[in-house]
Amino acid sequence: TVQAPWWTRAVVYQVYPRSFADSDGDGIGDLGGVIEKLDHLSDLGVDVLWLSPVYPSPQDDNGYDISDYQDVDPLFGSLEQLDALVEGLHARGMRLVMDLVVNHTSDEHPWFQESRSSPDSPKRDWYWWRPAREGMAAGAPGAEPTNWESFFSGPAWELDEASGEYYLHLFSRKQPDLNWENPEVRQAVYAMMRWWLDRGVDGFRMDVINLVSKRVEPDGSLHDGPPVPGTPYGDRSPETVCGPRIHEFLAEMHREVFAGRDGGLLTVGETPGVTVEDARLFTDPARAEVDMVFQFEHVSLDHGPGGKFDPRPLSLLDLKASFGRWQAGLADVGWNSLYWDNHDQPRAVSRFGDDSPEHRRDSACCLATLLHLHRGTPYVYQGEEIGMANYPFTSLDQVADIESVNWAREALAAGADEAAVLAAVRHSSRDNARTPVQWDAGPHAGFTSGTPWLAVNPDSTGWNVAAQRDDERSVLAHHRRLITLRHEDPVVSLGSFTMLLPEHEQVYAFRRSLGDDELLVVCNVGSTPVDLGEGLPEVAGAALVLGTHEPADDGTLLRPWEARVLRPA
Ligand code: ISL
Repeated sequence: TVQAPWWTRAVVYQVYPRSFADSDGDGIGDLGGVIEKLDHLSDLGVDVLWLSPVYPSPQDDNGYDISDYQDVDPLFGSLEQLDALVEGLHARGMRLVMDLVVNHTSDEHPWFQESRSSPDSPKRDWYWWRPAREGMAAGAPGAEPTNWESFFSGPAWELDEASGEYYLHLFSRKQPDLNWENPEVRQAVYAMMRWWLDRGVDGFRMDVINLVSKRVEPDGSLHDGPPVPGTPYGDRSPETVCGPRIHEFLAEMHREVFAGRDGGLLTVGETPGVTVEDARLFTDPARAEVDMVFQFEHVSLDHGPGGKFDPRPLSLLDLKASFGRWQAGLADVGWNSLYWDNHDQPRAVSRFGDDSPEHRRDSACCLATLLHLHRGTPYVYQGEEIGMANYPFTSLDQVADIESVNWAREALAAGADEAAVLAAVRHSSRDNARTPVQWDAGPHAGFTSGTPWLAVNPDSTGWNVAAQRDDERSVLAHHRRLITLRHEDPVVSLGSFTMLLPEHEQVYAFRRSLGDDELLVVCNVGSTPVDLGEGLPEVAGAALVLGTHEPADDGTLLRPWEARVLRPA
């Protein structure tokens, strides 16, 4: 039998460097800060650090707009510090995964500057340049080459006055999409990736990698998407998500970059809109594309018809049905990545848990237990390990994220009520995840000696790393135990998954089995007690392996947000 890959036992920790720790007092986190906090990561026990972008960038989208792939922005430090980070991680038995953002570059990247310089530029075809819609004047309303909306509001096309042509940007207008149809583009990307691996990094988290293949006709034409009601746009998804050449491109990347290197690497594709069927193809080891992908189904279940800024309550039944399908779909082929939080999502304890003082600790621990006991590789986002919560935004001036800012501007321009816009932003903004990490109860939570670029959450006096480090009941200590359990117990990493009580409205329960070994996980996903009664007879007499609460006398009564990992007798 083949040995399971190391990352089946691993836990990844994501650092969003701008908000992690600031070593030089400019109010923006940096590599010096990451290096200073490495012992926090090794105490937590994580195996891999995924570092969000630190490359030179105009910071239109906080570094996801890159102007040089092979350097470090002075805002964050230097290449030498990046080497020191790799060394510091390796010395502690951890690995570094870099963010790879190659669906687009910054408009200030030399490739784009050259491409834009003239329609005859040898790099013109490195990006998506198209004339105005047939019969329309460039710049006229609706003259964009297709009807696609950008992820960050407004059309996905920007007119370049000099040439009279438009370029495609699925994200901000400062993030032009690279044309992966052009083999020179792909080779330039692969060469850059090899350069980083040769430097000692251990893999890549690949930003929106399933958007790199667009549906394009042999004559170069792109298509309008079906109209989206209530908007002037069409749905770009069928034209851009998992396009016709996506698997060809990822297999080629694998051959050109990863083949023949040792097995110590990790690749994870960020793939909005993927189905279980797509994910099986991406992560089937026999196909040699990527190790795992981030899917978005469970973080879309609370989106209403108007999308993420139109939230609706999450149904636990929907959540269980979704995770259950992903667990089953990737049971024999492929691998899941598991996450609640990242730099694009509101904080899990506020969104899926209950961040009121009474239930915050317990619900954060319950959610962590649920996540870490599924089959797949868990990802912990900075601050999640201490139960950081959403920010109580009281004014739109407090948000910085381009997605929220643009959306709010358009909503207000369209006549939306200001209080409603603020409420939507408070609930859904990516800035909820981007407030500085709360290290201690001091000024600015110990994040910076200067003025933080985004305000620290006022709850930092009670919720911080220092307060939890030596408290065995803390969210932090609970994460440590969960990570240790995955390291030590093969049934956690490799056991099969069976959903139990799928129709229960408040209990999330499942079984993991490996050979003769078995674990039973039961979680009360609610702020009221619930009695399992006869629902799961195995619970009576089972031994508590790990739990959110002290063992109680009444075997079947789960306290609010109680989670138990049990080994049946
Ligand atoms: O943030 C989102 C939810 O509203 C997503 O639509 C997000 O834009 C999408 O998942 C892609 O995210 C990644 O690429 C973006 C960048 O802004 C995100 O931070 C990054 O994670 C463009 O590079």
